[in-house]
This record gives sequence, C-alpha cells and structure tokens, in this order.
Amino acid sequence: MATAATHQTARTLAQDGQDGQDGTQADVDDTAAYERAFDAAVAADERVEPRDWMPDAYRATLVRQIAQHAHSEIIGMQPEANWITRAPSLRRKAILMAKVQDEAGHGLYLYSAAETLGTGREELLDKLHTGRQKYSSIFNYPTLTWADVGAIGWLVDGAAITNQVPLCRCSYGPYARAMVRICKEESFHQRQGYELLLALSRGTPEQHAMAQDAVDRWWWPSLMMFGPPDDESAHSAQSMAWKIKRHSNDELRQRFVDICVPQAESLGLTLPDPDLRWNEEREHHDFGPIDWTEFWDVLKGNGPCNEQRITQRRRAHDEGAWVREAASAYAAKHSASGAGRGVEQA
Ligand code: FAQ
Repeated sequence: MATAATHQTARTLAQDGQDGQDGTQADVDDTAAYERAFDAAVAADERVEPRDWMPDAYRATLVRQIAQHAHSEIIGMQPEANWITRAPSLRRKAILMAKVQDEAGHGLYLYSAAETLGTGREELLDKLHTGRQKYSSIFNYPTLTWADVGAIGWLVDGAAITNQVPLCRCSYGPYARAMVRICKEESFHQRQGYELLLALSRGTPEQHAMAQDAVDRWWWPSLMMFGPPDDESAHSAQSMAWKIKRHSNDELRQRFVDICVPQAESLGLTLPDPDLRWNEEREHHDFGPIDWTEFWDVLKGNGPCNEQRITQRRRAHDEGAWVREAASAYAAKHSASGAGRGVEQA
C-alpha cells in the first residue's frame, strides 16, 4: 500500500477530482498535478493501487500486458494437458495434473488483477477469442513426445520465472502481488521439468535421445518468449519508465541463457547453438542469432499450432457456458436471500 506523501497527494487530488471535470483551467491544472504526483510516486518506488489516479496510457499498458499474460496461462494449459492421459506413471500424472491446474489458477489471479483496472473478464476473453489480444508465442508449438513436458517445465517455466520475478516489483500493486504467488508455483514447475528431463537423460539411450530432441525443439522458441530485441520493442522504454517492466527484453534473455548453460551441463544435454560460449570480457555467454522472422510469423498466427490452440480455447469457453450461467444464477439467488451477508443456506 502506498504511504508516502507524494502518493497521498495523488489520491487526495483524485478524490477531489470526482467533483467533476468540465475542461476548465482548474481541471487542466488538476490533471498536471495528478501527473506530477503519479510520477513522483513511481520514482519513489511506491505502489500504484486501483483507486489511485493513473494516466490512461499506464492503465491501458497494464491491461494489455496483464491480459496477454493471463491468456498465456490458460492457453498454456493445452500443450501439457495433451500428455495427462499418457503420463508414464501415477506420480508423473499427479504432478502434471497439479501443474496444469496451477496454470488455470494463475490465469484467474491475472484476470482478477486486470479487473481491478476496470476491464471485465468477458471482454478480455472475447478479445482473445477474436484475435484482438495476444498470448505467448511459445504455446503455438506442439508437444510431440513425453520429454516435451520436461522441456516445457525446465525451459518455458524457467524463462517465465526469469521474466516474472522482476514483475513482483512492478509498480502496480495487484499485478505485483499476484506475481509473488505465481512465481513460487512456477519455481515448482521448473524443478519438476528439470527432474523429469534428468530422469530421461540418465535413462536408456532412446530416452536420452528423446530428451535431447525436446531440448533442441524448445530452446529457440524459449528465447523468443522474452519478446523482440530491445531496439524493436515498442513498449519497453515506456513500461520501464513506469516501472511496470524492470529490465529490458534482451537483459532478461541474457540472464536466462546464463542460467541455462550450467543446468544443461548438469542434465547431460546440449543446447542447440554452436555459437554458445562464455565471453570473459562481458562475463556473459554469447549466443547465436535468433530467427525473428519465425517469431513475427508465429505472432501473425502462422505457427504450427495457432489455429488448434484458439479453436480448442473457443470450444472450451462455449462448453463451459452452462457452468458460468449456473454460477451466476446461484450467486444471484444467494445474494437475494441474504447469503451474501453471511447467512448459511441449507
Ligand atoms: N509472444 O514491445 P514489446 C508462462 C508482443 S507465461 C507473443 O517488447 P512488452 C507460464 C507484445 O505483446 C508467458 N507476443 O512488448 C506458463 C507487443 O505486441 P502488442 C507469458 C509477444 O509487452 C508456463 C509486441 O510483441 N508471460 O509462460 C511476445 O513490452 C508453462 C512488441 O513487444 C508474460 O506475459 C511473445 N513472446 O514485452 C504457462 C509475462 N513478446 O501488445 C503454461 C508478462 C512480445 O503491442 C505453461 N509480459 N510480444 O500488440 C511481459 O513481461 C511482456 O509483455 C513481454 C513483452 C516481455 C512478454
């Protein structure tokens, strides 16, 4: 919760502003004062909360990013869910089911965070289903073998954590707080993927080859998850100035590569990049060029599974209509009968 004087000023001004804005000089002065107070609060690392005044563009950027993030979580359930019925043991099946359920939960926290900005879930889902909002490029690739479940956990969840831990310090309170729990769960997801790949890597030659093949296919798309290079990233500069993003796309991508190289060695697997080597001077790993044509093509809808993912999402939404209707009818009935005020119903 924001406590410093600067932010209180923004709140007080915003409350005063509820009296009405009719375009007078006083209103213009008020807006400039709100902006100064908002900028000072962000500069002082205070949290912006739902009732605080915020620039329209800040609100729109948050809705865009949080919605894309929420959509990624629920579309991201599909590639792994594909393997639930074929998990090789009860233990693996239980772990995978828990992971996929966690992803649904992450979607719920994130849609709720977006709702605090005044945008309803129905509207966001409609934008997803009609292609007006994006989800992460990574979920447009197929899961061809069981080892892909391990590669997703190790690389995709690993990339997600690298990107999301800094979001726990995002300037918008509800998003930052949602990320704390999400990151804890992603950490478990990453470890289960690593452990799965380790078991395969140390298994039969066929299992080792399956693990290597999965890593070969998921490595480059995982690097693309961090978004376009900094000089092509339309939103980074403003999002970093607002402290929504704390690091640039390239910084986080580099951090991820540096984390993965020793982990791949421990796994006994090779990362599919002949240019990957330690750079003494930079104290980072150099890595080869990313195929950005592929990335933009996937974003345009031409990835291997775009069509399948969105068709399945729309079907799940349509088939779940009766649940939403029943839940709404139940809530309306109980609020009318006073259950909403704590009266227990039989
Ligand atoms: N895929 O200017 P920037 C997960 C778009 S969750 C698709 O750099 P920004 C958990 C971008 O929206 C994975 N689109 O954008 C899990 C923009 O288009 P727009 C999701 C992408 O926002 C694991 C345009 O390109 N995580 O994996 C991508 O500053 C396993 C220009 O880009 C998040 O969403 C992409 N990879 O930076 C679940 C984290 N990259 O909107 C299941 C939160 C960029 O103008 C299983 N998001 N674009 O039409 C972020 O941190 C940021 O939004 C970035 C992009 C870094 C993704």
